[in-house]
Amino acid sequence: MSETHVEKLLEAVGDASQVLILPHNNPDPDAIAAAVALRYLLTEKLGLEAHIAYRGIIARAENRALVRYLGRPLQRLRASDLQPGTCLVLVDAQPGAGNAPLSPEARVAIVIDHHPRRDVADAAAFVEVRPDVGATSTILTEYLQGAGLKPAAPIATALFYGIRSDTVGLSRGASPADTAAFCYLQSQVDLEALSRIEYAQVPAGYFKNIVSSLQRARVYENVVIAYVGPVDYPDLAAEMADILLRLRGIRWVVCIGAYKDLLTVSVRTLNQRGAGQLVQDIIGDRGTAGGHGAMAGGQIPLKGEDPDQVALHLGQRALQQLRVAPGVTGKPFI
Ligand SMILES: [Mn+2]
Repeated sequence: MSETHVEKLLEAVGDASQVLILPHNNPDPDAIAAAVALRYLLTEKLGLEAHIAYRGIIARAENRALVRYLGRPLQRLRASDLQPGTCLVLVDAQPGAGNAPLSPEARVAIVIDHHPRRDVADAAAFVEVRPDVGATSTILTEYLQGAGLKPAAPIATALFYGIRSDTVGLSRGASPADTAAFCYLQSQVDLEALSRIEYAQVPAGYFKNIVSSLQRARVYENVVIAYVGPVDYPDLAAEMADILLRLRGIRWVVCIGAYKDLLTVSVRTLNQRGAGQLVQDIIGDRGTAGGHGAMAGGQIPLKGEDPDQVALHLGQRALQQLRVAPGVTGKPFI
C-alpha cells in the first residue's frame, strides 16, 4: 500500500477534535484488532488519541482474553460519545449492515471493511471496502506497512489472530493479501499470549451449551440444522456452527440460538461460497443478515413470537434453499 493512500485516510479525519472507532456489534477478534491497529496509526501519524467503542457484548472466552491482553482498549458506546464534530470510523462493518453500531443515516467519515459492499458506505469521505480480502486486519496491516510503522507485539498479535480467526487459519476465504499480511506479522507475534488467548478457559455453561447443541442437532443428508435454544451470549450459535461443520459428510451447518429477544443465526459451509446468500434467503426481511462465502450470520428480533416456532420455520427454509428433498427427516447423530 502506498504512502499516498495512507495520506488519504488521514486526510479524511480532517480537523475533527475527536475520533471514535467503532467495530461491529459483539466485536470479534478481527474487528477488535482492526480498531486497535487503526487507533495506533492515528496516534502515531496525527498525534491524536482516538477512542474505541462497541455495542453488544464481548463474551466469547477468546475475545475476552484478547481484550484483556490488549489492556481493555474498548469501551461500551454511550449516546454522549456521538457528539457532533466527532469523526466516526467503522471498521469490519459498514453503515446499514445489521451488525453496525450506528443507524444508516449516521454521518460516518471512514469505512474500512471486507464484507460485501453496501451503497450507504459511499457517503463516507474515505471508503475502503474489499470483499475479496479475508479479514479487515489484513487491510490494517497494509496501512501500517504503508505508513512505515512496525507495531509492537500486542497489536501484531491481535492482527495475526484477527486474520487467523476470520479465515480459519487462511483456509476459508483468504486471499494472497491475507497470506502476505499473515507472514509479515508472524515474526512479531507474542506466541505465549496468542496461546493464552486461543485456548482461553471457558465457563461450565459453554459445555452445557455444546451438549444441548449436539443433542438438538439434526442431520439432513449433508446439512446439519441445530436449534440450540437459549444461549448465554449471541456468539454461541457461531461457535457451535464451527464445531458442527467438522462432522464427517457435512457441507452445510445452520445453527440458531435464542439470546434475549433475538434469534441469532449462523451459517457455515465447506463450500467457498453461498453462506451469505443462504442466511439472507432464510432471514429475508424479518431481520438482518450478512457475511462471506463460507461463514455468515444474522439475527431476527422476536416480536412476542415463540422462538421455537420461528427457529423451526428458519430451519425448514434453509432445507428448501439447500434443495434437501421435503421427504427427508432429520436424524440425531448422538
Ligand atoms: Mn472481519
